[in-house]
Amino acid sequence: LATTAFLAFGASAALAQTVGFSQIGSESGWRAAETTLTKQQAEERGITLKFSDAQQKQENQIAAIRSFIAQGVDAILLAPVVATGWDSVLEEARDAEIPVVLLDRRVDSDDSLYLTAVGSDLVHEGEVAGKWLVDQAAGEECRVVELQGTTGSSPAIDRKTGFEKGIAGADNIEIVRSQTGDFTRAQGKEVMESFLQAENGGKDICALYAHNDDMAVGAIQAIKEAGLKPGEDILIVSIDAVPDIFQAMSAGEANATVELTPNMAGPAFDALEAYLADGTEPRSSFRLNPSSIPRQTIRRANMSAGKIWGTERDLMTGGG
Ligand code: GYE
Repeated sequence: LATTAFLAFGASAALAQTVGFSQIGSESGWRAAETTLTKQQAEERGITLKFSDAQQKQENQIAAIRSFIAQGVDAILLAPVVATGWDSVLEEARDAEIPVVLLDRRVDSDDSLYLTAVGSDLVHEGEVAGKWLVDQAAGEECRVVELQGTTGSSPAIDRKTGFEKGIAGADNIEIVRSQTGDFTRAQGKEVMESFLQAENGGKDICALYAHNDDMAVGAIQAIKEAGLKPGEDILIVSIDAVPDIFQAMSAGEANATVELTPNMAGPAFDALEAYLADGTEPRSSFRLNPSSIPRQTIRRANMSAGKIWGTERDLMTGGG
C-alpha cells in the first residue's frame, strides 16, 4: 500500500524542493559533521532544508515530523535517536504521501513505512574494534570496560553485539563493565571515572572500548586525572574517526578508531531525487547503495604524525 502511494506521488512530482530534516542533536563530533554535510548537500542541489534539532529527545523528533507534514514538505530525512516507537508518526507521513529516508540509525518499524535508509554496518564496526583488540592483547589476560552509546539506539545495540562477536573465542578477553555514556564526552568522562574507581583505580583495566570517539575523548581525560596513561596503561579503541581522536592518537593517548563517513545525506538525496523524478524505487535495505557506503577502515595510532590522515586499509568493507 505504501509503495503504491509513493509511486503515484512520485510519478507526478518534480524534484524535491523542500526537505525536512529531523536531526537527533549534536551529541558528537560525528553528528555535527553529518549536520554540516547535509546542509551543504542540500544547498548544492538547490533544496530548501528545514532543519530541526531534537536535543536527543524522541518526542521532539516526532513533533518535528508532524510539523514537516503540516507544512507539506516534499520529503523527510530522519536520523532516529532510538530504534522503537516510530510506527504512528511514520504512518502519518505515509498517509500524507511524504517519503521518509532514514539516516545512520535503524528503526524497528516495518520497512514499508519509509522509502529507504542510508547507514553503515554498525555490527561490523563493533566487530572490527573487537578483532583489533584480540590482536593487540595477543593472548594476554585483558579486562575490558565498555562505554555504550545512547540506550535503545541502533548503534549502541549493534556495536555491542559486533564487539562481542569480534572477541568471541578469545578467552583471555573479558568485558568486566559496560554502561551507557550516551555518546557524549561529558558522560564518557563521568562513567569512566566510576569504572576507574571500581577497578582498583584503573589498574585492573586493560582496555576501553567506546561506541564513539567522543566518549573515548572524555574517558581519556578521566584516565589522565586518575594518574594513568591512556593509550599505554589502558588501550583505547572507539568508532567514528573524528579529528579529535586523531589528535589523541598522535599524542599516543588513543590506539585505534573505526572510520565512518558522516556523508549519509549524499546517497539519501540521490535516492530521493530519483524517486521523486520518476518513481525509481531504491533498495529498501538499510544499506542503500554499496558503492557509496563507507568502508569501515581501522586507523591505528602507530602511524607517523605526517601520515595520520592517510588510510591503513586492512579490513573488510561495510557495504553489500
Ligand atoms: O557514531 C555517534 C553518534 O548514529 C552512527 O551516533 C551514528 C552515531 C555516531 O552520536 O557518534
